[in-house]
Amino acid sequence: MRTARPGTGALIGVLFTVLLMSIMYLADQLAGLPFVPFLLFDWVTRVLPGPVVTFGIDTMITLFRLLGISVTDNAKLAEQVIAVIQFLILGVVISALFFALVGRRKLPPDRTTGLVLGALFGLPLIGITIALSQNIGNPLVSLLWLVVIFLGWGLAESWSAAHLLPAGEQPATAERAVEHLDRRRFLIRLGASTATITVASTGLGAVLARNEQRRRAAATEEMGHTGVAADPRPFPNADAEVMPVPGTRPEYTPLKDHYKVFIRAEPTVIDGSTWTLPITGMVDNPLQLSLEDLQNNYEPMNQYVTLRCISGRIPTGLISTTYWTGVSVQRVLADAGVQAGAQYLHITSGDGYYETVDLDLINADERIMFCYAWDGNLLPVDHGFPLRIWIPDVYGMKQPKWITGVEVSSEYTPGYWVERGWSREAQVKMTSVIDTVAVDTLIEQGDRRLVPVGGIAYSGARGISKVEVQVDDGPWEEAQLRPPLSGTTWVIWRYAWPFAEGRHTFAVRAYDGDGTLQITEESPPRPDGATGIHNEQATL
Ligand SMILES: Nc1nc2c(c(=O)[nH]1)N[C@H]1C(S)=C(S)[C@@H](COP(=O)(O)O)O[C@H]1N2
Ligand SMILES: [Mo]
Repeated sequence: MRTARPGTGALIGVLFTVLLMSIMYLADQLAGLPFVPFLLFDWVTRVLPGPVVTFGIDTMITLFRLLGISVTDNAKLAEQVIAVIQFLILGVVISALFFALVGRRKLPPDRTTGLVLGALFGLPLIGITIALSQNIGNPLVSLLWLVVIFLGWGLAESWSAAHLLPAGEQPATAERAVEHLDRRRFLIRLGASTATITVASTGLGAVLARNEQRRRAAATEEMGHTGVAADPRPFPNADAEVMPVPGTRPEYTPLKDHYKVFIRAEPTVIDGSTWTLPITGMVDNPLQLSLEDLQNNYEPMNQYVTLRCISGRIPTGLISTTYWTGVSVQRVLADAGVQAGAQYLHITSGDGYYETVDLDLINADERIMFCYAWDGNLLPVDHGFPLRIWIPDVYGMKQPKWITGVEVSSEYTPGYWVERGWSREAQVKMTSVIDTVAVDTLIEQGDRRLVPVGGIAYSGARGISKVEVQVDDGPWEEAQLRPPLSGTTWVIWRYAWPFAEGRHTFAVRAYDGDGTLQITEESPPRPDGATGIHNEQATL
C-alpha cells in the first residue's frame, strides 16, 4: 500500500481553500454574497465564553503595544487576518485528513466522496451564515451560491486526490518513476492555475471594494447635504483664551479618526431607504418610524459628545469627540404610549448586538437621543447608520449602533457585553491624560523658561472642575482648563512648568464637577473601566 500523504493533502488544501476564499471575496464585492471566513469568526467569538474572547482581545492589544502598532487603526484588520487564517486552517485540516484516508484506501477519490467532503466542510458554515444573516442580500441566492462553491471545493479535492494518489496495484519501479513525474507536473500546473485565479479574483475584488467605498462616501455626502443636521461650526468655545498646547489631540476629532468598535469582522450595512425603527412591546401605540419620520416629525437635538470605550486602557485611543444630532427618546416613547409596569427598553441591532436601558433613566434625562447624524451629516456606516442611541455618562458598550428594534418590556435582560462579564451599569470612570510635554515649544517669560504640558480630562456628563499636574515628587499644581465644547465632552487642560534639565516624570489627576477626585488606584478596564493616574516621562 502507498503511504498516506498528509503533506500533499495539506498543500492541496491550501491551494483550494485560498482559491475558495478569493472567489467568495470577489462574489462579496460583486454581488454582496457572504464572505464566510468573517462570519465564522463572528460566530466563534460569539459562542466562545466571554473570558476567552476578552483574553484573546487583551492578548492582541498587548502584542500590538509591544510591536508599537496603533491599536485603534489595526485591531479590525488583525481580526480579519485571524478570521482568514482560521478558515484556512479548517480547510487544510479537512484536506489533509481526506488525503490521508484516500492514501490508506479508506476512501475512494471519486465524485460522490468529493461531494460528501464539500458538504461536510460547507454545511456547518452555511448554517452559521444563515444564523448570522440579518444582512446578507437574498438568502436563497446566497444559500445556493455557497452550496455550489463548497461542493466545488470538495470535487476539486477528490479530483486532485485521484490524480495524486492513483488507485490500483503497486506498479513496477519504472512506471512508478513516470507516475512520480506525472504527479509533480500535475501539482505544478495545479499550483500555477489556482494561484492565477486567486490573484485575479482577489485583485478584481479589491478594485471593486475601493470603488464601492468611494461610491458610498459620495452617496453619504449627498444625503448629508439635505440639511439633516445643523453644521457644528463655529465651535462654541472658538473665542476661548486658553488654547491647547501644541501636540494635544484635536479637541474635535476628525470624523475619519473617530475610534471604532464593533463585534463583527466588518461593519454592518443597512439600507436606509427601507429601514424602519419598530417600537414594540408594552406600548399602546406601536410605531414604525422611517429615517425621514425621525428627521421631520421630531425637534432635532444637537450635542457635542465624547464617546469612550470601556475596554480602553490609560491612556488610550478609544475615546473621541464629535457632534451628535437626533431626537429625544422621551418624545418618541411618548408617542408610543408606554404602558404601566414597563421598566426597560430592549434595543437590538443589525449586527446581533443588544443592550437594555432602564426606563427610569430615560424618563429622568431628556438628552438621551436616538441619533441619526454625526458632524452634521447622516451617520457613517461604520458608526451605526442609520440610527444609534446616545446615553450620557456611560461607556460606549451601553449605546447600540445600527438599531433595528426597540422593545418596551417589564423584564431585565443583560446586554451583549454585560453577558460577557462587563459592567452592568458601565458608568464612565473619570480619566485624565497627558498628551504632550512640549519640550520643543518652550515659553519665555522674562528670564524664566516654561515647558507647556497638555492633555485631556473626561468624566462623562459630570464635567471637570479642576486638573492638577505633578512633576517628580513635587506638589500637585493646578492646570488651566479650556472651556469644553459641551458639558458632555472632554476638557482640554494645559500647564506651564518651570524648565529644569534632566529626566522627569509628569503625572496628572482630575476632579469632576462635584469636586470629587478621580480614582487614583490602578485598575484594569475589565469589568468596570480602567482607573489610575497617567504618568509620562520626558527628558529636557
Ligand atoms: N450594534 C452595535 N453597537 C455598538 C457596538 C457593537 O459592536 N454593535 N459596540 C459598542 C461599543 S463597545 C462601543 S465603544 C461603541 C463604539 O462606537 P463607535 O464605533 O461609533 O466609536 O459602540 C457601541 N455600540
Ligand atoms: Mo466599547
